[in-house]
Amino acid sequence: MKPFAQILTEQGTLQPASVLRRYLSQIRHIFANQRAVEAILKSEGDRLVYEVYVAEIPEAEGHVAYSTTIIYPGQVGDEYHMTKGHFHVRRGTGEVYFGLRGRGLLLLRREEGDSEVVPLEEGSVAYVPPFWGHRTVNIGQEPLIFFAAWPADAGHDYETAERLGFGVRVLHAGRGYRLEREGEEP
Ligand code: M6P
Ligand code: ZN
Repeated sequence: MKPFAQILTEQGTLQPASVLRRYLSQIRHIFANQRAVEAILKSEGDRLVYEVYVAEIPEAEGHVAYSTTIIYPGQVGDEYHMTKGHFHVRRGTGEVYFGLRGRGLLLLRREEGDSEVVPLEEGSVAYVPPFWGHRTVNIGQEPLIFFAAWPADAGHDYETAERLGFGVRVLHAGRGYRLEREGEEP
């Protein structure tokens, strides 16, 4: 593979890249309020929740994979739009996020049970240490756009993230947001 340069557009897209689009119908189970999911699917048809532009880097040791993610603003019930979230298959690998636009939160969670929430917004850098599962939430009114880089052979483990959750859910409240500990839904 030869060195190259890429374009990162104002809209947050990488060119060239492969695009992954996640629609509500595909990720419906990540949201707490299944009745709200049904209502949206019925009234809107479907909804693009987020898209990922992944640079075409070999998934091999030594390479650094990277992407940009655009999470569109919106809620499912009171819960803000968010990514599926994942652990790395190779647990001992970390990741770096750089906020390009918008306002978001990064939810982090270890298999041992502890969880953390850190801000991710324009100009901020967030570090995901090895062993921490991660999910991103858009708490703003405009798209949340961020750049991410990780060891290319880390792999995505969605199953563990789905089984354990992230410890908290991020809900709209008044003019801001509130964190609800998982398992405490009214
Ligand atoms: C970031 C990176 C990617 C990830 C994407 C969407 O761009 O962490 O590896 O795929 O966010 O997150 P998820 O895969 O959890 O849907
Ligand atoms: Zn990751």
